[in-house]
Amino acid sequence: MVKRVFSGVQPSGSLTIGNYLGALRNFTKLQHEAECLFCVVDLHALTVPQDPKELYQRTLDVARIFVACGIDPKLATVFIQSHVPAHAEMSWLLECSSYVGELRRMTQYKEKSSKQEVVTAGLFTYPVLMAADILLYQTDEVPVGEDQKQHLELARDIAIRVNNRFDEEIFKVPEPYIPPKIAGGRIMNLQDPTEKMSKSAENPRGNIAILDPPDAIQQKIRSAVTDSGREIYYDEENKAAISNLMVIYSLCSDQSLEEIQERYAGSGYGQFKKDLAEVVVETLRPIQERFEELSRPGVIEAILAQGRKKAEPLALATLERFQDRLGLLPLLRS
Ligand code: AQP
Repeated sequence: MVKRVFSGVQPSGSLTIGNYLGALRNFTKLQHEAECLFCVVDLHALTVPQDPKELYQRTLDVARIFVACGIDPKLATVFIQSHVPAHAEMSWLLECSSYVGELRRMTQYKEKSSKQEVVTAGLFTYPVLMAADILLYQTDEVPVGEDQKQHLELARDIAIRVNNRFDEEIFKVPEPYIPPKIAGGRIMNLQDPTEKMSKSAENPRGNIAILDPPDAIQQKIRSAVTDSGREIYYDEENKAAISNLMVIYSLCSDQSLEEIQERYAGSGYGQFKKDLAEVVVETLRPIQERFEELSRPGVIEAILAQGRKKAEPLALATLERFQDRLGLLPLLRS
């Protein structure tokens, strides 16, 4: 049996190299060994205020970035969450099997709600929608960055709870696939290495966006904060800033942290940053070129229509089974 993989990305900002190294790069590897569904989770983005025109454009752009990064629509299913209404419907059903206490414990909710003037109910229940996304597809494995670990544990808890209640496997219990920090699981902000790089961050100077032009990348890396001392070596605790830059360098150049350390022994931060900028520009260049090609009218729309057609029957099969077990009357589809 080929395993099934599901993951989603919110169109809540311009995707960063953190999203690429922590998630998208792994998507492209997994598509060769598993049945993959990759989703632009636009409903999640609505949990905080969005400008409708920007959301529309970003949703298309995230789908283009998926494909530009190497997701092949012939191998993997690429689609938009709101195009499969079963996600919202399943979310409601699962909310009725989730507890306020467990949602209150979500650290991302605490962080994000503290930054909002008003906190929507959607931001609070967002992890249940994420559980619905995953469980609808009887997912075996979910490739995500480290920040999503707690949400995945919740999805597992909900699946186990429902299965136990009905004494039957209604939902496959998904496994996380989280790369360790040195493999990109948690890329940090260039201006504050104690904070995760986030696409919706207020100050874009701490982010490298996948679509940033070369001069912006060079500028951001030049002004990235560094640690005291001039030595370049990996030490997450005492040299958090340089360690983060080394991880980006290592993943973009396929060189180990040891090789990088040896190469820059005694040379100081200047040359290291200059070379890092070059390595990042060259990693993103082919992605940016493919993104341009995918921006021709109709190209991504056709991929998304095909993706929806493949995803929807899978989602409906799970939804209808769960509705039936809950005692809801079947919908007679004509
Ligand atoms: N800094 C990061 N390092 C490694 N992986 C990361 N991911 C996000 N940031 C990093 C992973 O990217 C995927 C997309 O995540 P999402 O769209 O669901 O939102 P998120 O996890 O909340 O990511 P952001 O970039 O921080 O978005 P905003 O700013 O909107 O909250 C996930 O697999 C995530 O783990």
